[in-house]
Amino acid sequence: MSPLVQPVATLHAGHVAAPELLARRARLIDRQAQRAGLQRIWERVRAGERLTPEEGLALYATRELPTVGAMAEYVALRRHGRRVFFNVNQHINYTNICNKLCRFCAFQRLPGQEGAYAMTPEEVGQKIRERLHEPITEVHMVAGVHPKLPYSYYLDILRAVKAARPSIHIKAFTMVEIHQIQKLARKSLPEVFAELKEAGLGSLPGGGAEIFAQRVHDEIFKLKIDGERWLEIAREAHRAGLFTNATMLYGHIETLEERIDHLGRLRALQDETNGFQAFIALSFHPKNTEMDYIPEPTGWEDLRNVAVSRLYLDNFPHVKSYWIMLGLPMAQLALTYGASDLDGTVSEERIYHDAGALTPQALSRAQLERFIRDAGREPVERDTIYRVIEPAS
Ligand code: V47
Repeated sequence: MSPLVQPVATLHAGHVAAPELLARRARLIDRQAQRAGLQRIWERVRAGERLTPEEGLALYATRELPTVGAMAEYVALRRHGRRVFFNVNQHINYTNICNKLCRFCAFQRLPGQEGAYAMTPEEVGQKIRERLHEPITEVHMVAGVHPKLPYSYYLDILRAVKAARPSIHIKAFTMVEIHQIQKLARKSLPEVFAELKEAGLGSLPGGGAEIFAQRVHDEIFKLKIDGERWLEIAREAHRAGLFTNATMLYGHIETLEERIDHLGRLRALQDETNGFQAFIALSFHPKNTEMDYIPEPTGWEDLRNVAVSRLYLDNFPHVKSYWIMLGLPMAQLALTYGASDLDGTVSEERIYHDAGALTPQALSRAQLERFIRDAGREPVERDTIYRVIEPAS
């Protein structure tokens, strides 16, 4: 089937790493892979062949993580050269009221519960206006599934953002919110996407995917849409011409097989639509959640998820190292484990900070650039759909 959406990777054509750099790296990895017993997988990665589930599992199982990282870095260099992307963005979590009771979430509040809030469209517009002096190109807007908001509310908050800052790209609503919005609208997904686009929606973030395995769904987020439905909505979003991202929440009760199954299902949908721009592996933050007895993933595990996803998702343009969630040192290190995007300047993030994240609420463009340069990479500011923003002279 031909791709429904123009692949983003083509936007970067001409920026691949110099062949000498790749050849040098490959020679180093040849020796490393041989010592690590990963030679067969490395040969296939180098030849650009697709990894099987068994090979994916072997990458999760091996103790030779630096070799896995070096192979993933090779893939990122082959795709993007030394360039690492970031954007100047703003987050708005328009409500924390949610009736889905996901056991891993510290952000949700029930209606009437202390700390529960829902912004009006005017308040959403005000959040945008407060930062008009900053060179923001994107608003990332996601929230809980509020049981009482009408369909018109979702259109109104998009319009309020656009009225306050017409040039901004709105990346909003996970597949979970879209499911709720469609229920309220009582219209087909294509109709709903057309109306959301008309009101200002530009693309969709990748949240709410968690782990696609039904077993995990039924145990820790059973009131929310399941994997099949998440994928169906993503497919329709891509068909409507909207790029999306994709995520995987790891480090709770999932098995390694379930992680590979999750990545495999994303890879299959990407083959069909080419609508995913970036993949983000989300490290479980247990603090203030019902699952706080689970220790949070270690740095080793975080780097492994970045690297394995880069190797397994051979058709995804980018793997993001989301600094808010990984912490700055680990996010920086992940740039040498296959990540090619650090996400954005952010500001006022709630979902991870409610669950114990100790990272700052925002970074300046200069700080992000310094982190990227220090890792030996070239910082490139992008817009949401990965068009390069040339620095102002
Ligand atoms: O959907 C919730 C996850 C997601 C916790 O698309 C948790 O560019 C860990 O999807 N510990 C929201 N994870 C964040 C998200 C995202 C972030 C950055 C960039 C993009 C993008 C998307 O966070 C939720 C859920 O999967 N989550 N609670 C927690 N305690």
